[in-house]
Amino acid sequence: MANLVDNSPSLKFYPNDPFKYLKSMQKPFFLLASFLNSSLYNTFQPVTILNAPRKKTSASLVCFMLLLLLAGCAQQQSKEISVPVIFDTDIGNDIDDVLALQMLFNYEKEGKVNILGITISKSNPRVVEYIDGYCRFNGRENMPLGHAYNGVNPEPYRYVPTTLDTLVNGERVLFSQRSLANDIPEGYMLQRQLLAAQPDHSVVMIVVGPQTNIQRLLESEPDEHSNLNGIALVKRKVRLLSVMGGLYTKGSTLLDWNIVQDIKAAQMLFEKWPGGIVVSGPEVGNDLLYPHQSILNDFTDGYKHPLCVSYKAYEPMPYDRPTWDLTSVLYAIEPDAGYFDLSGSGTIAIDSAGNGIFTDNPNGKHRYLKVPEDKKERILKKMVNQVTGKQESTYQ
Ligand SMILES: [Ca+2]
Repeated sequence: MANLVDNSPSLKFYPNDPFKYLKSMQKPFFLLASFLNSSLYNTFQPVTILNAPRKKTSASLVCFMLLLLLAGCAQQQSKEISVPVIFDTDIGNDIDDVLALQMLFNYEKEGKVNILGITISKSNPRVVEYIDGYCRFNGRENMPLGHAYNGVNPEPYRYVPTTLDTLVNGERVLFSQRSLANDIPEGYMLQRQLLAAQPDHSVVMIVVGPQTNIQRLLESEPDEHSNLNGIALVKRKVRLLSVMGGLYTKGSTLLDWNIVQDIKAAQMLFEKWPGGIVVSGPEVGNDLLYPHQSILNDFTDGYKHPLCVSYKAYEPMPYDRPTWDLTSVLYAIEPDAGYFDLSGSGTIAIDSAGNGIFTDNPNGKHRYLKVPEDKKERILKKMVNQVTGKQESTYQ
């Protein structure tokens, strides 16, 4: 969280108006600035009697400089809490990706996150249209998008085409304006471009689908964006990788869907990624079900909200869905908030069948999330509130 970013959302609204800009900063800074302004003016007031115009101007100048200084401090603080994120998703395969993306948008609206771009690991062209429309719905008209060409899961599946084709009172619920015909780059190429433009060791990457784009990133060569190869670029720019995938329950014979879709990509991820990885296995989300009551009651105009339309199209209602991808987002953005317990350090390897094998290693860079019984309620409440953008969901 201590790393800086250059494009805080709060800065974009008030580029030429320092007063509005200052008001948008933290309230204590604004109150302190007001106090200093008042005190300095009073201090200079006796002199003003003798030479009113000139001294008043001097006091104002000092105040203005202090305001700029305070604004700079506030800007610094704002930058410190805005996490630059690249979200890699297979939206279209399961509905939890949409819930996770809505969490990120709500974090961004709070100023805690700056979504640099979204890369797509589901290789179906309509998913690009869906995500473009979903970003526009959340006020991000020009979100950088990347696509895994010739990747896995090319079938459209259920809710993406249904939501794109849904009309309410004659109007679409998603207003897509981009498709693969609009020069959408390869996912890994967009990741390279976005990473290269960020400060060192600042970016949080969240991967909640098959790791196709990540494999291609790690294999990438220097290009016009960076003279570093993929591994070196990741090592320099990425602070944390949060992955939904693998299964770390002792004795389980099940396989994780995200891993087995592209086993070679998963193997390369855990073998070659040069930094820290925190993994959420499916057992984490399995224990935390998103309540259908939230979908039915928490959203204004839910009948045409694209999240609700998609959720209802994915399975017959009512149903509660595991929060797999949401857990990876929550940990990535708030790793120090104590929502989850973490395993010790170790090394994860993926075998040829897709099993995730965790080996304890004090020098290892991999850890996985654990959810003790007494933390479940707090985690689920937080995730629901973050999806809905409300302090208290109606289901609670
Ligand atoms: Ca997913």
